[in-house]
Amino acid sequence: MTRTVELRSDTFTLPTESMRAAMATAEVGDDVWDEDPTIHRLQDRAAQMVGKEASLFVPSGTMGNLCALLSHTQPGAEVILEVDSHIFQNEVAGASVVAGLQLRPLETADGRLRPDQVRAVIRPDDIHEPPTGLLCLENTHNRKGGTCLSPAQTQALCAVAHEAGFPVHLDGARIFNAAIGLRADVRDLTIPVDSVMFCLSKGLSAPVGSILAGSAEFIERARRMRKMVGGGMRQAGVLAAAGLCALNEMVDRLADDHANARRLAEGLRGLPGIDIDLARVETNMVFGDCRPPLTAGEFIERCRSVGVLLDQASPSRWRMVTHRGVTSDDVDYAVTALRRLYGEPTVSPLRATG
Ligand code: TLP
Repeated sequence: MTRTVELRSDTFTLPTESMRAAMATAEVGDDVWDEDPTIHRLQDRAAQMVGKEASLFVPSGTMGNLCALLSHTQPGAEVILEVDSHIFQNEVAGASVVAGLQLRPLETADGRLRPDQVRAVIRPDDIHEPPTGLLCLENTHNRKGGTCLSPAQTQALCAVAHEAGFPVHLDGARIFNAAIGLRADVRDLTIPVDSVMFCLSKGLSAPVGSILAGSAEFIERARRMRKMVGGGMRQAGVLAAAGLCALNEMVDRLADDHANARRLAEGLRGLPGIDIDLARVETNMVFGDCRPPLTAGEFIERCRSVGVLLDQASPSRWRMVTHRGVTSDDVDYAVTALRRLYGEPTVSPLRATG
């Protein structure tokens, strides 16, 4: 039987045994009344890990980002962000529809905004123009390859925003991948920003949930916004219990996912019709471009026929994401299967003898 190698996203990770056990025995209360002890423990631990005063447990990364936008800005403000950021590309225009914001996307080659680029688009105090209200960063940057923004780059960008008098929100869905990829302390990536959202349900393997962290006053506002958008949960301590396991047990192992992504990228290098930029493989993602006439859709279908599942990023581009559910043996299987599919010579002795 063909095996399945799930490379579509790290959102496919399943909860661990330890998470399921913690969920079964979690102490719970009504969290809209702020009376769920397990949620309190998760929020305290999460805030401490990213060096913030307070944090809020939210059902998804998208809702965490939306609550941050709503809490930092007023309708009519302009938000500066990268053109391929998740907030601009993948959050169903919630920033515009729900928060009434205008988005100002900036192009970059690798997801890393530059301070001069941001400075150049800050609005003057002019009655005709929307006021610049917020800068959003993304680390790791998903659509640009899982690339990392360093502590120095983060600080420099925050300095530009703060000098001009507006705050910075970090979409840090995979902030622990960034810290590990950079061999940095995660707090050096989060302390300079005013708020950070990170996900428990991606590489960290919790079934549900994200964290929004910031000052106590900011989190008080965000709590109200979360209620407004329907994210007030009741006995969600059962979910927070899994989130605590994610924070306490699952961070360090992300390094294995990074090693597997590199192994995958190196193994697939030179596949006919495919370009992979190895230099961009900084964390747990591998993106590839298909050269015409090959399309990403065709490539993905052929991969699926041998049990290797990947995600489409554009008509010519695909993405593979490594995570706890993908072993180094799975990576070797995927590489061998894809090389065979594309008629590459293989070193396998089985193949050599027919
Ligand atoms: N990303 C998902 C898809 O939505 C693309 C994935 O499979 O990678 N910020 C970033 C940088 C993200 O990558 C994601 C999810 C989110 C926010 C939103 O998180 P959720 O899915 O929990 O709303």
